[in-house]
Amino acid sequence: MPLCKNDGLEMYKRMLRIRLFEEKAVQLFQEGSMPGRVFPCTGEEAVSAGVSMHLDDHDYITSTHRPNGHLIAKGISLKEMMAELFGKNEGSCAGKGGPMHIADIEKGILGANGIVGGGFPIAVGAAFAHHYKKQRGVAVCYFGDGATNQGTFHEALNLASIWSLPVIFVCENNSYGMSMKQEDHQRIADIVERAPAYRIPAEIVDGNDAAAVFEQAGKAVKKAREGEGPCFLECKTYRKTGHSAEDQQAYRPENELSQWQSKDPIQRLSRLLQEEEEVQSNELLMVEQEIKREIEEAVEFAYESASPQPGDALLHAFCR
Ligand SMILES: Cc1ncc(C[n+]2csc(CCOP(=O)(O)OP(=O)(O)O)c2C)c(N)n1
Repeated sequence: MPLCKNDGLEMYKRMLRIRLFEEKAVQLFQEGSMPGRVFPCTGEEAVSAGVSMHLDDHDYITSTHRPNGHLIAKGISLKEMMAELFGKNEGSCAGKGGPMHIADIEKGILGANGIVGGGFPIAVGAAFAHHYKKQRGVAVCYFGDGATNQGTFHEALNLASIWSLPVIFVCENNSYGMSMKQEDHQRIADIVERAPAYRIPAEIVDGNDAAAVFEQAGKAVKKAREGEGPCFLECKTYRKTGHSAEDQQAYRPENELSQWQSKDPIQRLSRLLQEEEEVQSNELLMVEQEIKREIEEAVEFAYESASPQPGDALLHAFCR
């Protein structure tokens, strides 16, 4: 499914929303206003934006410790998300999930996960539910290159394969697991090599090219919806910031970041929209201003929301 102007603009909005939301969250964290931690996905936004364009609220996603992009692209309210990062009552999990276990079940967001590889069994279970109930929904499982060394990865691919489940495994290969380069933690250059062992169709995608992700994800979601079983996408991308907001990144080789600078996914999509879809630069500027406003409102909402009281610890143990 090639990209049209409206889809391109919608993806641009989602990517910019992710980028600017995270920049604000990092700023609030670094100045000491926001508790918890922030794991930015700066530079990786095209992956979640391109995939989520094919999903609706009935489709599930599972996320990771780096969840902001996945959740914002899937449509979580920025206000509830910001309030959750602040641990406030009005947060999407009443402040009990925080940055690493934030969820929004009504939006099909089954949660971020502090356990690397923790999302695999949840995504397979969710896909099984759709399959068992004969629904057309799919489950998308996002994970990093580091997570593909976990046992849960192999168990999930195996079950999804033998039961032909509607799950799309989306590997965001951002070249690092914390401070460790991918080439230092596994012998393979392409993680897709692992999929044929489970007879799962797999593609390598340029994860910094939103149009390419959109196209490949569209095919994968369509196949899964039509009962053709799981798919695997390895989206090659690059994390432009530290592993977390406090990471000094001493491990990053000189020049590596600058080499990726020209491949920035948001700048790339902006160029494509202007050069091929006749989008005017002031239209993109207006989008940016609108998103900045949304984010300021989200911060205000978070500050104004009340903090949970000690007795609230006994609420929401099983449901919100
Ligand atoms: C089971 C488990 N082992 C180790 C960790 C510590 N840890 C947190 S993030 C991370 C790296 C994960 O790398 P990757 O899956 O590539 O995701 P990325 O951070 O690159 O998005 C590790 C090892 C953890 N949270 N859970």
